[in-house]
Amino acid sequence: TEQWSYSGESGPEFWTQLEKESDCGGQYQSPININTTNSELITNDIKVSDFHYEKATDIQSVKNNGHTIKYNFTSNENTMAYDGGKYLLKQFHFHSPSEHTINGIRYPLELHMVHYDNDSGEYLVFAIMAQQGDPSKTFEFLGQFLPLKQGETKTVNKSQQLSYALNESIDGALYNYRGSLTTPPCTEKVNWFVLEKPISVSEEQIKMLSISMPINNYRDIQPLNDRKINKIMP
Ligand code: BO1
Ligand code: ZN
Repeated sequence: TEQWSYSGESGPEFWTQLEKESDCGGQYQSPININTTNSELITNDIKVSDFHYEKATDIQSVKNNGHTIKYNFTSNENTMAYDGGKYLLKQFHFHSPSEHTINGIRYPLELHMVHYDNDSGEYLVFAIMAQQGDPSKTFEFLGQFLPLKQGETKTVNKSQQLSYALNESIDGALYNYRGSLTTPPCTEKVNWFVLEKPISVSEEQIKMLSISMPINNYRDIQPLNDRKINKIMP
């Protein structure tokens, strides 16, 4: 098991000492603050609405792994095509409060949809912010398996159309930058896509997720250094 945490003697300051292969002390780390006025508009032909899943996804199980609540998939059917790569949806999980901030604003919840391209070894992670408001249908489905104790796994074996969660946000802009996994080994092979428009989730739904995760399971904002943030229009 991974010997790291969000505070104390195995907290973020010590992540660089955990593994030989760790990038945690690197120059291109995540999360970052996204300054929407400093981002560059990209005028190529990528649109937010290009990102979608073809069909409903079979979610196999959900686990409280002591760091987050993570939903896993059985099939390798959920792919997202992007820039010549074929990204497989591997899992999604949550951070509370959010890891990325947008113009300094930290949201109560951030959802990470983690994709991986076997050919290039590159990750593509979608970050979707949630804010308190009307209940979400997607979260109603996800919440029925919660709460979970640390280490506990529940079988899901149900199909869910995950594009619905994205659909709520696709009329906002998308911010793209090159960064890392936000937990050890902090691998600097992540193409991040952060949706500007948060999805709406009820207070109860936020609580249901938050009580199953360690408090404050987020990493501090990392320096941008010489990186650029691209803005993709809806
Ligand atoms: S995150 O989205 O940046 N918070 C993040 C952090 C850690 C991982 C993924 C996303 N870990 C990796 C593991 C791999 C595994 C992959 C997909 O998740 O290091 O071993 O294959 O589940
Ligand atoms: Zn994450």
